[in-house]
Amino acid sequence: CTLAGCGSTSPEKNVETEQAPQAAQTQPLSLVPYPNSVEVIPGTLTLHNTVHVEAADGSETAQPALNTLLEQLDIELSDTAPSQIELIRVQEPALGDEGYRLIIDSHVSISANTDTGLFYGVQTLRQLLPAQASKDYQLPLVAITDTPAFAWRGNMLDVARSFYPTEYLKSHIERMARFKLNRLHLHLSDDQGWRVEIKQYPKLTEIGGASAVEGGRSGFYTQAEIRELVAYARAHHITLVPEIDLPGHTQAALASYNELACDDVTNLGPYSGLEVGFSKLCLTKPEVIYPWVENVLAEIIELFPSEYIHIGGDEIKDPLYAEFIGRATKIVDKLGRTAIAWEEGSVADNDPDVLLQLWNDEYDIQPALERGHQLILSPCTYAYFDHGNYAEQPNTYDWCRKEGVPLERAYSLDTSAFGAAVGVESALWSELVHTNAAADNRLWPRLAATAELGWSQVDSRDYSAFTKRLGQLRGQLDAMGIQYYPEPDLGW
Ligand code: TNX
Repeated sequence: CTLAGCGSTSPEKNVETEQAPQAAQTQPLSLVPYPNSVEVIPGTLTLHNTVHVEAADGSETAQPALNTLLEQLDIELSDTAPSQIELIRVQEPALGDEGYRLIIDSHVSISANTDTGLFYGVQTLRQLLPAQASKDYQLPLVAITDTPAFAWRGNMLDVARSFYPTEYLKSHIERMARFKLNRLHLHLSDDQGWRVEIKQYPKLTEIGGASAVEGGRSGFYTQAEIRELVAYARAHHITLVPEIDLPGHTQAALASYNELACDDVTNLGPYSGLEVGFSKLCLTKPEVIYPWVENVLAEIIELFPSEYIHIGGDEIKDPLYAEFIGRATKIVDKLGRTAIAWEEGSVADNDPDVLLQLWNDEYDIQPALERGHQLILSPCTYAYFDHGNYAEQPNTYDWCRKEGVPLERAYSLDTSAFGAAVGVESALWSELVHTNAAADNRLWPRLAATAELGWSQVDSRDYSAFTKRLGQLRGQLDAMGIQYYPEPDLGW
């Protein structure tokens, strides 16, 4: 079945298929990401304004998500109302950890092995319903069975160059979840700022937290705020993946603790420019830098339950670079987690379970693949959303692709072309993105393309079908308050 039309897949049990098969709708449902298997049967189910929900044990987050959905649409919950929606826990290996089945016939039933699966079934139901409350609701009759193509469906937000307040991160998490994205990578440190409280090194935020790129916002997250964000993300089935960028991109840390730099006399204060690649921890002072790295990462690991911890590793040249990366990934391992490094880190002697994040489409990653590494795909000509929605969009970079990264380009990443990938992640660097509105404009609607690349099967991609479906979801983005770029390909 292709995204253009999935009207004639094999019938699912539980669905009444009395209608002639040729009557099946070919119009794709307005769903992004598009599910694996969709059967649409002519007819509708009317959802009443008062419903009863039956939820299985273990619907810890799916049921609250469903309740929020109903609240948004002014649908009341009542124990005495007809039982129109049910969440069911099943044991069906084919649905995996994140998959679900959504059947709409005489009522709505969502079944899954896990709370995550139920939660995603609720997200699909959300997209099938209108954005705004109305008198009553007509749902299409469908049988959807859906599992993701990739485990890693991510977005990176650079909160270091310019800070993003926790309220923004919370909305970002909600919006990502709506599109079944499940990894939010926070780039927490860079030359222009240090954004996470580290109890053992308070100057990192006192000094490093007070700077930002010129025109950008400074600030930092306290440990209490991080804990709250982690819980909020978890309720939306999103893992927050922290990055402490090492050993380069560290001016904010060097300005806070001068002894980490080789030149600790003239090694300078806070930085607010746009250069990259000029700062580094002093790799010839191992007795100073490694205890610091370990202590910082130990606090990060305390805060973030993510199995993977990103240690950066981009854009510096130093004879001791490979040794540093090898030691840093082993520190993460010793602390009980697994490291991620940007692709350059592949020159080090890393355990093969270290994930590499590919950003340069042309980087020779083959040797690392041969050693068994897996990739997070963020090739900049497709996935760098600090590049324009169109060529020469103001306040965007174009160093990686002079035509920018229009939606069609973002959607056209061939996720099967790079070898072993755990998934995809688009990146929003923030040197030139200083407000929530600007971030929304760079992220949306392109992040919906990331979502479909991550969730839908590789052979089912179809840009024209995608634009039709996403075009119809504009109201949902509006209802979430997203200040998206009005992409002409979507008819917006
Ligand atoms: C490259 S590619 C960077 C960032 C910049 C970005 C701007 C990579 C891992 N690092 O430091 O913010 O370009 O587009």
